[in-house]
Amino acid sequence: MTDDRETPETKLTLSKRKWAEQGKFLTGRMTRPDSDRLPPGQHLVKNWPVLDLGQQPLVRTDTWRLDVAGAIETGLSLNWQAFGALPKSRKLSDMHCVTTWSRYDNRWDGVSTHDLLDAVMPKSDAAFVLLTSYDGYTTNLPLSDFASEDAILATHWEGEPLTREHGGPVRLIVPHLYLWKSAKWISRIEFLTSEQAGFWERNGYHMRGDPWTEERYSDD
Ligand SMILES: Nc1nc2c(c(=O)[nH]1)N[C@H]1C(S)=C(S)[C@@H](COP(=O)(O)O)O[C@H]1N2
Ligand SMILES: [Mo]
Repeated sequence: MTDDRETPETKLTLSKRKWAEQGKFLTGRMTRPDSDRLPPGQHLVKNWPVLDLGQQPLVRTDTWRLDVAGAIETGLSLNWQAFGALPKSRKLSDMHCVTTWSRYDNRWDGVSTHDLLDAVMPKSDAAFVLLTSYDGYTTNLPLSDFASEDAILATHWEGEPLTREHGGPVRLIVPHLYLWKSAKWISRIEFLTSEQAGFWERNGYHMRGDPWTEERYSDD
């Protein structure tokens, strides 16, 4: 190591400071009181329902790729091995589906969106993210939500590899938004300077999808 600017610590510190300055360190579990843990209109389930467009693609890790593109300094096309070389994180979070079920205390392992952001370095005018999946699904969300402390590109649930029906080998989990934002079988992450609607968002669902304010449907 001859050049300080090249060390991971320095790069990390720089981007963390940039995120902090932009107020992009949202935490999904902002010291919510226990009484406020279940969002309005939701009921608790113990099982984990499967919801999707009805096509569950078989995505093999030997052909899997995750492309990261758009308003970023470093575009990436990660194969399974390169994805596996990124830092690993573990998160514990609740999930809330707009169809009114919620499930508490899900343990996820994978790559935190923080670590992905550190690898690609979004440009200063990047403000939205569009996700694309192997089944053709798309969904959009603000970059500030994608960058939340709890958001993770999950490979494991409760210590086991994510099953095909739940979006394996890799899905996004953004626990503080309705679950339709958490793309299963993710294949592409695009950073955008202006908002672009995904599948459900074009079909009447909310552009953001905050369960605590019941952002279920768009107003128009
Ligand atoms: N690729 C993809 N991701 C998706 C969907 C989908 O149809 N395709 N459905 C969304 C919806 S509406 C929900 S509620 C959750 C359901 O995730 P689960 O089946 O693991 O419970 O996945 C979301 N992510
Ligand atoms: Mo959903």
